[in-house]
Amino acid sequence: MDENKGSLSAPAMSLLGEIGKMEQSALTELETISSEQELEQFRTRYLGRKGLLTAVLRRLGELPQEERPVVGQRANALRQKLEEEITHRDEALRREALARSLEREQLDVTLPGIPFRRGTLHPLTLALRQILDIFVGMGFSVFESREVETDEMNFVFLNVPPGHPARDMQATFYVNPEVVLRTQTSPGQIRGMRTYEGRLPVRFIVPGRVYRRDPADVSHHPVFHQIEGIAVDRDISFRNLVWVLEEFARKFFGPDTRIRLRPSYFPFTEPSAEMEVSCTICRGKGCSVCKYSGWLEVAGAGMVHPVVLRNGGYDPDEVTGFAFGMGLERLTMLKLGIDDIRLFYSCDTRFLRQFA
Ligand code: 2U9
Repeated sequence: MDENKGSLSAPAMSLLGEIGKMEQSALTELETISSEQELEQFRTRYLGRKGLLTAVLRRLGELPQEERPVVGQRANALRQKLEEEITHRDEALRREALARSLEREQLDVTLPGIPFRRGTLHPLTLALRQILDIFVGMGFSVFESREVETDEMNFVFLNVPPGHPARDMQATFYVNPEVVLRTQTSPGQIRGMRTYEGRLPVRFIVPGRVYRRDPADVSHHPVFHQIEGIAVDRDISFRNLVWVLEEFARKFFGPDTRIRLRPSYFPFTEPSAEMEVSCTICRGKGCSVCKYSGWLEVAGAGMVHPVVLRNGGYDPDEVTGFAFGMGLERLTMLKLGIDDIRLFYSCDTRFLRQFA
């Protein structure tokens, strides 16, 4: 080709000169390109349909016939060279981008982990589980019952007819005149007895939420939990009740715990008693929690009233039974030294965390 140069026409020489300059400026420009986007713009500017090199090729028609291949080949050689250079530059840009992202996203698996705080079981859940375990260990099963009850189940079948003074002792949430939020788990005991349909022996506990229309203070909350138990068989005695209560107290509060029973009154038991344990805080020496008596009241109990046995489907001439009831919050407070029932319902994780 070069040997032909000398005999080329002026327009052909000028086109060749333009192609040479274009090559120089394109290669210089390529060096400065730092993104794929710029590279694409570069490609369009030189090689696109309206690009600089394409414009030169269009002007071949202005040349004499025999000179067109010479200039055409030179232009095509440049097109090929630029395409190769663009490919190289593209590869280099991708390599650089990859290297940058590897650098940025590098993961050191030997770094210590970022700790996150695990949730803990609620202290009432922990205490309830322990209590259920203790009674299940003594042969009781667990019977869960409804929280919305009939007035009849919550009161009448438990020997508390309308107008009975015991109704005043329990501020009741009425859904309507016949339906209440249960004020005690006792209606669950009637339902449990009816479910066991007179089979013997029967031993079960009813844990669950109960509702009373009391303003919240250190020892009251409109929602709290009770655990009630019942045992019915042919020869159940008060002494069997004492053994179960004592066994429970020792397992829950510790082996040195002593118990004592004081006469009391409940409509659904006769005779009835209140159970006290030696103070869990001062071990009986006397402190502000036990009001310097050395004893804490933790449960009510007694022999199931014949009327209540009959309401549960058992014949009081054939069988006897004992029953007891206790408050989960009170038991948990005494065991863990918590002085305000409202803390259980405060959702304050600083309080809740302590009992994991
Ligand atoms: C049936 C038969 C007998 C359950 C009993 C108590 C005594 C009692 C409360 C005291 C305050 C629990 O902590 S508290 O909220 N309970 O004193 N409960 S005897 O007697 C029953 C229940 C159901 C069918």
